[in-house]
Amino acid sequence: MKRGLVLAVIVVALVLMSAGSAFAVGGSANYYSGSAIEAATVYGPCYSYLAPADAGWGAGVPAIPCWKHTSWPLITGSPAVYISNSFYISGTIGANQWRWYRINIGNIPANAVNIVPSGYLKVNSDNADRTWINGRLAGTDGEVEGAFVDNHEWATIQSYALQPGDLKIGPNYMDVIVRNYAGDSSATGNPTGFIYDFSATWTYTEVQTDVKPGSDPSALNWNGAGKVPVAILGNEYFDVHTVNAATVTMNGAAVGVRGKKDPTVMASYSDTNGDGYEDLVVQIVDTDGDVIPAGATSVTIAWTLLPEFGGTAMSDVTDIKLVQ
Ligand SMILES: [Ca+2]
Ligand SMILES: [Ca+2]
Ligand SMILES: [Ca+2]
Ligand SMILES: [Ca+2]
Repeated sequence: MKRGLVLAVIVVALVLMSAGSAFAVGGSANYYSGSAIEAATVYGPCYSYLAPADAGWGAGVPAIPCWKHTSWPLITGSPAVYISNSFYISGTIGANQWRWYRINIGNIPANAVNIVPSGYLKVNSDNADRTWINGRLAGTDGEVEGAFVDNHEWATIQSYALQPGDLKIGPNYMDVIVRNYAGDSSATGNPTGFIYDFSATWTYTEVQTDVKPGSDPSALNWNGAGKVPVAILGNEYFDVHTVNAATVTMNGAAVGVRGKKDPTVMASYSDTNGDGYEDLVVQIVDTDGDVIPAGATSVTIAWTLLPEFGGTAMSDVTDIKLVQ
């Protein structure tokens, strides 16, 4: 496997029954401590246990390679090295110390559904660590809180497998709290360090959108204010009835409403591309006529899911063809 920062978007599988069907795509990433592009930010030290993202952590710094005790194990097959906020342990040496490592493993596109990850996050530290994968508690090694028994947790590398649901639209974070047990007060007598290797691949299905569904390419005679139909296309993994139709926008312009007393959103459901999956069609209103700039070749369609489906903010960029 190629090491270092790898974020490749690949077409994994594509079986089209008709134009406009969903694409199955994916990506991969390998991040490890001490690489030229360090994905980890470190916060602390602080002197009581804090959860990840607690305001008490203050500002973080990019993690850097640190002094390594000869007994600390490396991760087999990985070039990862031990990291910390400083080369030698900083702060009050000899006290219980906590650090928070946040590993930013990148974004999943805002039109992704059925995200299926596979891979692992391997971690070890001196002395104890607790690991979350995008907010899911993956596991703990040693006494991260309370009284401790120093039984050489620094010798054991934990491997946490990614599970369905671990990767999400938007930024994806791995969080690790590392505690250095109180003890010797010399820098090399009670050192701390953290090592990780994140290696994953994933697939997802893209939700497609279509301006002026049925006209291909989406030719628009856009000479000022008016309405334009926009379709959000359903697929095997995406039921358009989960969309809050009132939230759909095109380049920020909102869906029209009809009726004054009991206004209803101008939205309807039909299979606009004949793929067997129902699509949501809304009428976007452009009262100023400036929603699509002259020369534009694409627009951004955005929406949020209904609260009972997580309220997720999603969006898709789709091609258009302006005609005068
Ligand atoms: Ca222990
Ligand atoms: Ca360990
Ligand atoms: Ca230690
Ligand atoms: Ca359809």
